[in-house]
Amino acid sequence: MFIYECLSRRSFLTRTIARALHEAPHIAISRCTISCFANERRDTTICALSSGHGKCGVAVVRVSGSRSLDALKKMTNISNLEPRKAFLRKIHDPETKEVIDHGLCLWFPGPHSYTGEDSVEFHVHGGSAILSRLMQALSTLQVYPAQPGEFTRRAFYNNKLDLTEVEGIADLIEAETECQRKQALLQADGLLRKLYSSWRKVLSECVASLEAYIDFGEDDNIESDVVETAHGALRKLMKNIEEHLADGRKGEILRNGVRTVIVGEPNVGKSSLLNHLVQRNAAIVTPIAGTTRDVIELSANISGYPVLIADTAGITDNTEDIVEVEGVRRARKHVVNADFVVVVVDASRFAASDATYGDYIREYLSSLGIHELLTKMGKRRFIVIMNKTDLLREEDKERLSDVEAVLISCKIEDGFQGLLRSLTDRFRDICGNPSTESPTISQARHRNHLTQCLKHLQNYFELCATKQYDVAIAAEEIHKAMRELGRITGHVSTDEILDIIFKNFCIGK
Ligand SMILES: Nc1nc2c(ncn2[C@@H]2O[C@H](COP(=O)(O)OP(=O)(O)O)[C@@H](O)[C@H]2O)c(=O)[nH]1
Ligand SMILES: [Mg+2]
Repeated sequence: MFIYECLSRRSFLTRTIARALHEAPHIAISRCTISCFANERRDTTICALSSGHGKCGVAVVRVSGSRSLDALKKMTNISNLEPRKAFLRKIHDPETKEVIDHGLCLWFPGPHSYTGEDSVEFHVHGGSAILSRLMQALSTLQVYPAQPGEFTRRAFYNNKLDLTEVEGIADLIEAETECQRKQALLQADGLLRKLYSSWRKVLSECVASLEAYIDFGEDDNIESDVVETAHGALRKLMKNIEEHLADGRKGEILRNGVRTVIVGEPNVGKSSLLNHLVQRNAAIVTPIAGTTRDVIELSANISGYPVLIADTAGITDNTEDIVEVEGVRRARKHVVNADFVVVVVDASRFAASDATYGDYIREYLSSLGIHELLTKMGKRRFIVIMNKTDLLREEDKERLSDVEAVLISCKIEDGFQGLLRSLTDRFRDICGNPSTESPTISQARHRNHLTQCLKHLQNYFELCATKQYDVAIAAEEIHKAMRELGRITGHVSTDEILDIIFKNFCIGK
């Protein structure tokens, strides 16, 4: 009630107070505030092995914080240091002066460093005794081991990166295929930051116009079309967000891998196909129906696309074996959750039937209990593979020549190039091309906030359409929409979001 009264009085100050009351401080905390109280380690100078673990030619130890330069000087006796230049030096213990190793030393004065703080790198030989001795020496200079992701967390606090860029860096390190690498690199380079920041800017401009209209409209001749202009911009933005949300989850699928499931009747060659796709004998292949009982999941890189392939038990209703029945149930469940389905058919069984291809496949999918589901998923989300073409007679081959299915023989390894082409084509459709297409949402977190943002904008227009329309109250919804965008980039953030994001970082990054 109090808030309503404040808003009704239409003064900028009262609206601001009302807004502050309205927002629970534990929900929305600015980045600056977080950096003041949540990052109590900020004054600590940290160090970590930033290259991979294990014996190697060269290991990189990174140091960040106010004591970095002092540590470098005391351990190398460098005097005429130049920023961002490599110096080959003996690196010694600052107390005993014993030489630990010789290697390259670099100094990155803040703010022009990854973390935004003074930073140093030691490139030494990658042996465990050298590294533990180096860390021990650093600890005598009050330089302490970093926590996972602490370098990047500092970069975030120092405004070197926003949260989408932080996530991009984490994905870049995790990327296992070429397409994942491309998407992660674009995100780490600020593609999503620019997009979401530009949307936030549209909202803040609209809200500024509306507030100016509320505060001064009547007295100072602010043109009345200011509201209409703002509404036009908001509607355009809503359309952009809607289109962005309707991206077929391309970015998320590319980031997490295309969940692909191989299904079919028993003994058609599903496990043989899986083994070919992952290039090893992962699944047991025998002539005995019901050999595969549980779901076997493996990851593969198919033409740069990350694919999580699940081989399943052959689907049949002619079994009373409780293990096989459970296998069939799991197979169907996997199809429901799949991004892409590979249906395997025995070509020789089709050749022995009189049915047309269309009728045979419809009947086959119905007997597997997945016809309706695949129809709903759409043609591009499944593929039919006819295996065992080696068993076909010449006349059968002619009959099969114009069917839509991909023809292969796992036994004589025939048709795999065509299969690879078809799969690549489908995966490109499902994952998109991060280098050429407009940016896609890469995390469920972004989707949640964007959906909420859109909801607030819809609420705004609904409020505008009511009889008791009060532009000041309605404009609160635009503020809420802005906060949702701010949560994606980290302009408005919570400790929980930060902890979740940084939890998965490795030490040294
Ligand atoms: N002739 C022939 N036999 C195959 C082919 N692919 C698989 N098989 C055989 O069919 C049987 C069942 O194979 P499997 O991969 O276990 O089928 P699943 O039950 O669908 O997983 C095994 O004896 C395989 O050797 C093929 O292309 N041609
Ligand atoms: Mg099998």
